[in-house]
Amino acid sequence: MPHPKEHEITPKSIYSRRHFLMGAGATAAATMLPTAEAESVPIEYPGPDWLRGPLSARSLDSSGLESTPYKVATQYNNFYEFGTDKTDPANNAQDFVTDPWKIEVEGLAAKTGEFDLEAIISRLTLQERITRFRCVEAWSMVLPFIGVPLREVLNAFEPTPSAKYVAFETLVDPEQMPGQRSRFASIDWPYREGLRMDEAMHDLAFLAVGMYGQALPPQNGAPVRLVVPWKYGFKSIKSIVKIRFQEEQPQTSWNMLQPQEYGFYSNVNPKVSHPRWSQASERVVDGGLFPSRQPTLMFNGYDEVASLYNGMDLKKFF
Ligand SMILES: Nc1nc2c(c(=O)[nH]1)N[C@H]1C(S)=C(S)[C@@H](COP(=O)(O)O)O[C@H]1N2
Ligand SMILES: [Mo]
Repeated sequence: MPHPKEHEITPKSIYSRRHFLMGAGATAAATMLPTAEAESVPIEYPGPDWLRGPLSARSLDSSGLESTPYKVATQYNNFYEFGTDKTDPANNAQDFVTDPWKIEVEGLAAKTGEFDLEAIISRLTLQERITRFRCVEAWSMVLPFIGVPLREVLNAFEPTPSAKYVAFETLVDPEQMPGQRSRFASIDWPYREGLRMDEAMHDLAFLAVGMYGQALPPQNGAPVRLVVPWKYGFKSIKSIVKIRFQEEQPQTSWNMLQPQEYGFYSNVNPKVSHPRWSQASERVVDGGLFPSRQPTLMFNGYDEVASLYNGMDLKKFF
C-alpha cells in the first residue's frame, strides 16, 4: 500500500480553531509555559515517569514560527503501526506502554548493547525546536518539539570511522500495535529508516522526547522519535528501539515498498515531483475549514543543509 494520494481528510474532531500562543509574538518563556488558552486543551498523555510534568528546555526556539494547534498535531497523524487512517494513531495508541524503554545499539561503534532511554537522554540538556514539518503527501505543519540533537546521542556510542550510515528501527509489538496485526499491512515490520552519517551529525537532525512542552504523545512517536526537518516526514521514524551503525546504506521502509516513489534521501524538494503528484506546494494543516496552500521550499526552508549534498544530483538521489 503506497502512501495515500493527498486527500482532504478533515476529521470531525479537528474543528477547534484555537491556536496555542506559541511562536510568533510570544516571548521565549511563554513558548514553554502553557498559557491560559493552552490549558483549555487537555494534554492527556502523562509520559514516562522520568519525563512527567512540564518539560523545561534550556535553549528555546527563536524561529518565530507559529505552531500548529495541539489538537491537530495529535489527531492527524501517520503512524501505520496503529492504522493507516489519519485518526487511527490517536484512537489506537493511547495505552501504548513506553516506560521503561530500551534502545539496542549495534554495529560499528565502541559502545554497543542495550541502553535505557532514560540513561541516554537524562544526562543531556533538552532543547526546544519549533520545526516546519513536511509530509511527502504534500501537507505541512509546524511542530514544537523538545529533545536533543541526534549527534549528542550518537556520539556517546563512539561510532567508528567505518560507520558511514546509521539505521533506525521502530518497535514490533503486534499486541499493542493493531496495524502490525492487519492482514492488509504491506510494510515489512519493523518500520526502518536511516541517514548518512554526516546527515545524522548535522545540528538540525533531532531526537525528540517531547512536544508542546510535554512528553511526546504516543501517536506522535513516544517515547522517542527522529525529527529530520529538511526531509519528508517519513524519515522521522517514531518509537525507536534500535540504532545500528553500518558501512552500507540502510534499507528503509518506504523505499522497500515503492523504490520509484520514495528515495533514501527524500530531501524536501519542490522541483522533484512524486510520480503521482507535484511537490511544488503544500496544504497547511491547521484545523481550519479552508486549508491554505503555500509554496514548498527547497530543503523545507533549511538551506543550511545544502552543503551536505554538494556535487550530488538531487533528481537522481531523490
Ligand atoms: N514508525 C513509524 N514512524 C513514522 C511513520 C510510521 O508510519 N511509522 N510515519 C511517518 C510519516 S509518513 C510522517 S508524515 C510522520 C508523521 O509524524 P506526526 O504524526 O507526528 O506528524 O511520522 C513518520 N514516522
Ligand atoms: Mo509522511
